[in-house]
Amino acid sequence: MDSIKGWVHEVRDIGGIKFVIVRNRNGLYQVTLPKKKVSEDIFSFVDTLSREDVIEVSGTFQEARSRDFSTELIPDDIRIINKSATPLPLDPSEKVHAELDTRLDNRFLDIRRPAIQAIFKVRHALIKHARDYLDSQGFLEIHTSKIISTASEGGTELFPVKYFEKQAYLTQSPQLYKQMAMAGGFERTYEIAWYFRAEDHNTTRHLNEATAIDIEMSFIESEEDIMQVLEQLIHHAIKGVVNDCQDELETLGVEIKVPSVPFKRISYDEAIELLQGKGMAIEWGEDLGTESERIIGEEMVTQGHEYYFIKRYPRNKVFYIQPEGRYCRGFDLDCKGLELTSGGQRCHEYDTIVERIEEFGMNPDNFEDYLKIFRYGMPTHGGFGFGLERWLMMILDLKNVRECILFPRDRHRTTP
Ligand code: AMO
Repeated sequence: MDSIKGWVHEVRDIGGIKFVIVRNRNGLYQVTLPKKKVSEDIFSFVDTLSREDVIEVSGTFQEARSRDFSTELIPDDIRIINKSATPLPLDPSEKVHAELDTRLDNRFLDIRRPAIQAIFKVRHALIKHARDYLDSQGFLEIHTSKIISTASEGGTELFPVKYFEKQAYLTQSPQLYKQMAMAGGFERTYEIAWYFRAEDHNTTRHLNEATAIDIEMSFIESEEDIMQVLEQLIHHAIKGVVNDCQDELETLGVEIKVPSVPFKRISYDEAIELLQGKGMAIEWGEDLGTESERIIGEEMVTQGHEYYFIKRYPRNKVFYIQPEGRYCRGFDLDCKGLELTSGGQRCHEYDTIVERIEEFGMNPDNFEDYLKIFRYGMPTHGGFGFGLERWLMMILDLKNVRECILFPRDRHRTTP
C-alpha cells in the first residue's frame, strides 16, 4: 500500500474521472479516481475537498498516461487530517497572481508555492556548500553577540535596544567581535548570522535585517589572501548548488553558470576613470553609489565578468581598514552592478587604529574594549562580510531581495 500526505492543490472533475492534485515538499502528485475503479464513497467524497485541506491518500501507484505525471495514485482511502478555511487569502497553486505585499502578508501560504520553496532550497544548498568550503579550509564557525554597545559601521544607523538601565543596539555587523576572535588566536573564523541596519531607504536591494557570511583570517600578507577565499567560496558554493538543485533551478526557470576563478579585479582609480569616461560627474574620493555600481556592472558584464572585485579604495572607506597612503586595503565584490561583499585587510597596530578612529571623527574612549585587543599581540588579519540575500537574488535573477528571506524586515514591515 502506497500513501502520500500533503495539501489539496487542485481538484478536477471531468465526468467519469476525477483528479486530486496533492502537493507536499517533494512536489505535486496526481491522485486519479476513475469512476469504475474506485469505490462510490471515495468518488463522491472528493467533491467535499477544498483547496489546501491537509489529507492522507492511501492506495496503489501505477504508471500514468499524463503529460505532467509519470505515475498516479489510485486511492483506496482518503483521510482528512485538517480542513482549510475558504476563501484562501492567497492561491498557492499560482493560478491567481498576487502582489509581493499580499504574498508577504500571507507568507506561510506563499511558501507553499513550489517556486518559493525552490528559492529556500537553493538558499539552504548555498549556505551548506559555503560552510563546507570554509570548514575544508580550517575555518571555525563562531556566533557572536547581536547586542552591542558601539557602532562598527559608520554611515548606517543603529536600532536602539533598552538594555535594563543601559542603552544598547542591535548589531550592524560582527566586525569588532570577529577581530577579537583573531586577537583570541582562532586564526580563521566564520559566522553566518544577522545584521540589523536602521537604513531608511526602502529599496529592492535593502533589508533592515539581513543575513551574512562573515569571515576573518589571521597572518595574511594582504587583502589578496581574503579575496582568494571569497572567490573560491563563491565558485565552490555555486558548483554545489548546480549539482544539488537541478529540479529547483528548473522550477525557477534559471540556468546558472559556475563562475570561473580568479575573478576580475579593478582598482577604485580604474572604476573612477571608467565612470568619467562614460560622462559621469564623479570625483576621486567619492563613494561609488548605486548608479556608479550599475554602470561598472554593465561594463564588466560586457567584458564577460559577472563577479568582479573593486579594490584599493580611498582611505576614507572604513576606519578599521589598513590605510596605505591615500588608499586603503579595502575591497568590494560586486555582481552585475550590485555590491555583495565588503572586506579588506584590517589595521593591526594599536597606534594606527587609534589614529584611524580619530581620522573618522570618532572618540577612541568609546572603543575601549575594542582597542584593548590591539595591545597584547594582534596578528595581521582581514576578512569580509558577504550579504546572503543579495547573493541569492543575483544567482536566481530575482527582482527583489525580499524574495530571498523568509520573513523580510523593511521600513514598513515587522509582521508576520
Ligand atoms: P558592509 O556594510 O558593506 O560591510 O556589509 C557587508 C555586506 O552585507 C550586505 N548588506 C546588506 N544586504 C541587504 N540589506 C542591507 N541593508 C545590507 N547591508 C549590508 C551587503 C554588503 O556588501 N564589517 C563589514 C564587512 C567586513 O569588512 O568584514 C560590513 O559590514 O551585501
